[in-house]
Amino acid sequence: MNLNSIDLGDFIDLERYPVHQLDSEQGRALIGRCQKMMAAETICVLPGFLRQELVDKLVMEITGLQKEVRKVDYLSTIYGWMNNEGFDNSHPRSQLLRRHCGVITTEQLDPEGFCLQLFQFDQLTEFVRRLLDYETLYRSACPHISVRINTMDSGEEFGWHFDTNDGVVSFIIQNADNGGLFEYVPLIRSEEDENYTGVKRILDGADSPNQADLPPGTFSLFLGRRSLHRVSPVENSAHPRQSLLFSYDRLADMVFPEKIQKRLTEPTSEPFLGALTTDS
Ligand SMILES: O=C(O)CCC(=O)C(=O)O
Ligand SMILES: [Fe+2]
Repeated sequence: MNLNSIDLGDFIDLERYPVHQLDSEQGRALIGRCQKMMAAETICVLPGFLRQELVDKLVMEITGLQKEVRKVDYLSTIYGWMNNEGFDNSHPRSQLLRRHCGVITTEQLDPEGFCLQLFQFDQLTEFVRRLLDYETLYRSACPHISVRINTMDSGEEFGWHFDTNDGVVSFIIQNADNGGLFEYVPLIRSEEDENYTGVKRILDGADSPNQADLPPGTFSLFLGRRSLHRVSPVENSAHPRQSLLFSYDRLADMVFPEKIQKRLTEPTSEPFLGALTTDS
């Protein structure tokens, strides 16, 4: 065992999830099990992935950054990467949903802290690459959004949307006492078929989404560019919901478009109409 895998074992429960030995029988079985989950549900949920001691340390690290948290509160398009001009009022492309939460971005984190150390493990990146079945996968190089923390207090919510990239890994660090549930609709859109009717049925409450059960320390990998999702409002909670989000990309050196970075680093109450929309 090399030094790196000893460190990795301090972070991840390697007996249960042998991400350091993906070519072993147990490693291959793990990948097979995860890929089945991805195929069926577009979400791979691995409870107990992070060691409890690490979860406790992450709660402390994130709670210790409470003063750094930037509150965002704005209305956002569901389709952040598109130009959403010219749709009528009832069309999903013209809907604006509320994003009201606290954000901590990469440059605010301690380089020696647990959040960034976890992101740096090549074995974790390789694990995610195999789950996505991509030929290459790189940690995003975005100075602001490659690693990001969402914190949500009572009354806050993160409305329905698609992500601008696939390959977001999230770890639930702390759940709210009530609400703050991750709700999602697997594979509701594709690049070939936007399925606006299906999206509208969810927005109107005509169809119900799935709800993920994510105890603290759970790893989840989610195809958020194809699967509509939200975090439901947090209600009456003694502490915030905390999630830690890692971004990856098939291409090296991926940084998010400036408009998307600014949304998190320079909060404004202006609605976000989409990265390609001319007037936002
Ligand atoms: O906080 C979460 O669990 C997910 C939030 C989310 O969907 C996002 O930031 O794009
Ligand atoms: Fe998302």
